[in-house]
Amino acid sequence: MNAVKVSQLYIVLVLRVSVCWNGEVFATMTMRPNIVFILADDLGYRDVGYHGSSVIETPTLDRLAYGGVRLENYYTPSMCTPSRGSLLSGRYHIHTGLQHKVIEVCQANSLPKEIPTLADVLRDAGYATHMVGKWHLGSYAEELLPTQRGFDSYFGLLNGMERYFSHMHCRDGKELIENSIQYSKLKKLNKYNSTNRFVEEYGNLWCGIDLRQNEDPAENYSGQYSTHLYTQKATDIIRNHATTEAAKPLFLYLSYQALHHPLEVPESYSAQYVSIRDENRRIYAGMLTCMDESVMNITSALEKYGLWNNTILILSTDNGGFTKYGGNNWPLRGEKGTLWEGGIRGVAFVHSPLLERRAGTVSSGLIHINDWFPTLVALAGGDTTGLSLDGYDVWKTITEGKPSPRKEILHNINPLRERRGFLLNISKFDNRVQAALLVDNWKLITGYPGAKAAINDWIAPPEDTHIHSVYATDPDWKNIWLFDISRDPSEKADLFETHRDIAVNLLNRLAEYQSTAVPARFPMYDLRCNPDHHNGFWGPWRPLRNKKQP
Ligand SMILES: [Ca+2]
Repeated sequence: MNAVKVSQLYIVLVLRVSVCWNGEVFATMTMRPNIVFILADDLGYRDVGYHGSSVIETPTLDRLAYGGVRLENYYTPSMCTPSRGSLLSGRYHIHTGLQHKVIEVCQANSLPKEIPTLADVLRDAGYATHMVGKWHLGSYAEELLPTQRGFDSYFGLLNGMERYFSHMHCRDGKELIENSIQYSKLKKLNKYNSTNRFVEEYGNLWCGIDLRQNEDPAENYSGQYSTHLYTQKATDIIRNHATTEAAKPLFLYLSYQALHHPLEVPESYSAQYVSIRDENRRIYAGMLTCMDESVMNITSALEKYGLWNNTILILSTDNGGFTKYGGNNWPLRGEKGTLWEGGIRGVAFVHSPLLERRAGTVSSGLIHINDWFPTLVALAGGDTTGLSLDGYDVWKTITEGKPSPRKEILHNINPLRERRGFLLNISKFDNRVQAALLVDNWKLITGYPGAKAAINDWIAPPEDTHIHSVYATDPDWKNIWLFDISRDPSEKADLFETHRDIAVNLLNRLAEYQSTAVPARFPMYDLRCNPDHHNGFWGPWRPLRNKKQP
């Protein structure tokens, strides 16, 4: 963990106005950059034009990336909740309790309330803080909603996924019931040996709208495509900020629902991709082009309302593409939900008119999504004293090409994933446990690289008929791999047998990390979440501190 040094940065326009009164300095005003952070959901490594996508068109992302700094050694966790938790806490997910999967709609789980968010700290530093889009960091209690986690305003979906036009999310009631606290308790008392009575009471299909304006259910948005809707809301924030709150710098966190499944897009966007025969890929391509257009509209709004020249725009994915649902990570191995590079090596760039010295360059410095916390707080002149951060201030790496202060990344240690294979007994760390670590150029993976049924292969983009998928031949008991990522980013040559000493060092480092971990939380479902009991909306269903369980 590092302490952040707040340094004066050359790109920040600093305007100090000192007013003397009775010989004393009365006030100091500092003009700091606006920060617009756009998070795409499940954007595949291959899928932006500047990474070689041959058919999908992302002209805005390409223009901004080529005119900014492309981050080409950039990592995220492998799925939504851990990634968003790392971004907003500045911590690894072994330090937030979100090591295992995502937060499900009926789980009383969250990014712990006691951990300050990036928005909390930027607001304390004097920023106006607004969020639009997907939250997915816990919403079982009102105290966990974005407006109670540092954001001045919020509009978006609280959970992981829903329909793009209706904003509806449906779940199998039987599956929720059978994995619930309530059912488990009664089953132990032998009061229920089947789910039938529960299903009669709660219903087979649980459906609700997941859309909030601040803390209130947002009604009357059915039919509005979420990428367009969120872009409009973000544009409203930009306009309102410029007209009523311009004395403050702006932090806008725009977390698009796109490109997460279910795959939906207005036909006008997918129609341009009739050449793509794979239907999921065709719709995904349309969704991405729609998001690309929306990013253009955001930059246009920033220009129109006079904010652009003092804005830093960051675009990042939250994890790798999901090949089953249209995304692609070629030539990387694996996909979303795996610790292969396809799950964690992310698309990201920074663009800003303030970046004159490095615009149009590539940064190969090692950067993790939790680095944004100390980096942006330093830019904002904020204070991270006392915060237990895993991130580093990487601004000089991005803007000046300085070596990254980061030498390693803990990709994850997941004690709740079932163990795989045989124990080697070559270090203090159990190689059957799912984990991955990068130290310098060496990457170690142990246990299952993903879920049992995860894609461990090299999946070709469906539209590129000259590229062919390659399928892994590892035995199903194999539980340790070592790669030289700088030479072999596609993870084709396992060097474990020839470099055991390096693997042991990395295993020992994993043991050190594990000794600092908090317990992973993945609670049973709580049936009080049922939208039928909350006016047809998914959202808070109990107080934050609820010692008395049902
Ligand atoms: Ca995601």
